[in-house]
Amino acid sequence: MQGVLTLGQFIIEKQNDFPYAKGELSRLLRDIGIASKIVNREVNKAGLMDILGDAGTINIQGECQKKLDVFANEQFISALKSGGECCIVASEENDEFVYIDGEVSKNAKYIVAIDPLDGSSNIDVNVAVGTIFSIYRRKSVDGKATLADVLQNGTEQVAAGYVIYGSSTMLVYTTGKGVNGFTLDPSIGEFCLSHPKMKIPEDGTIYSINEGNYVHFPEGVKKYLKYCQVEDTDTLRPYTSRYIGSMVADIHRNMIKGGIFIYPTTSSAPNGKLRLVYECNPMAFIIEQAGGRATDGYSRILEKDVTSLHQRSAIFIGSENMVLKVESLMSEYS
Ligand code: AHM
Ligand code: MG
Repeated sequence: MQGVLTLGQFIIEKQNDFPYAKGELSRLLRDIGIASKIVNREVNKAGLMDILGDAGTINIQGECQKKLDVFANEQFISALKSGGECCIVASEENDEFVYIDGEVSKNAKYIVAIDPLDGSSNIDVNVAVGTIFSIYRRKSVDGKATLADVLQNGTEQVAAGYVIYGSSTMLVYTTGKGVNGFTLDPSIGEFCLSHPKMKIPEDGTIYSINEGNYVHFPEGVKKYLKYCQVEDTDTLRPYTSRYIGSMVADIHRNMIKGGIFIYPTTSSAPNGKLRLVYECNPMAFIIEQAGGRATDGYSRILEKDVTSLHQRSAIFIGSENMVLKVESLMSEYS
């Protein structure tokens, strides 16, 4: 029987994949892995809030309970701070990016963009949530890193990953050499390699979109939804509709089974809802590395100019042929 390969062991084994790395990126990934285990522990206890105390109330130990997304944000920032490899964290939870001050971090080479707890409205109902992260090398060579170091195009990412806190907890990441998935074994507290070299099927039969917004969708998306719903045995239609409302969980399922996730522009959100820097770019990097496709309906997500920290984008992401199909309808009708 083959032995278990933990995330820590795997990261060290792969360290030589980076020409410039001296172990810093490996340490950074390890720190993110550790913080996600702490977040996992708290997410698992979320259902006990009613008896332990809600957010904003004082718990039995006399501590003030925090909202889980705030807690997750603090955990990731604190892990990155103590690791010393990261000089800036850009988070969905903070309007401005956060400098990691301190002797060790001031010359640190990496920038981390993070959505600490994506889909957090699902916590109250015991449905999967996730963490999304993206890692860049800082461009400036001396002095304090600046906003320009953060606003890099998605193609510049050196690593990206997500954690899904689901029926089991998984960490999936890429450093640009394929995608690997690790499942948390709670009995030993380690992420263990369970999904090596992940590949998304080229075709799929699942579409994920918030169809309640149908009237606000661009014409190309409406046409694609009708296409998904038409009966055609050759192409296995009608397709199946699945929408969890946690981007990480929806995309993770589609990555394994084959499918498409769409959050388009709508008449009420003309730039889309999801954020480019810490939601769309990392997920696009991962899906492309798994052999899939990610665009805004017209052009590649990873090549979009990044002009602000909380910039929004439409996203069409998943199995290559499904994304190509909706793109052809977008260019014809929208
Ligand atoms: P959040 O970062 O505030 O949690 O919002 C992001 C989430 C995604 O996980 C999910 O795909 C989407 O918002 C769901 O939005 P909607 O409720 O509009 O369908
Ligand atoms: Mg989010």
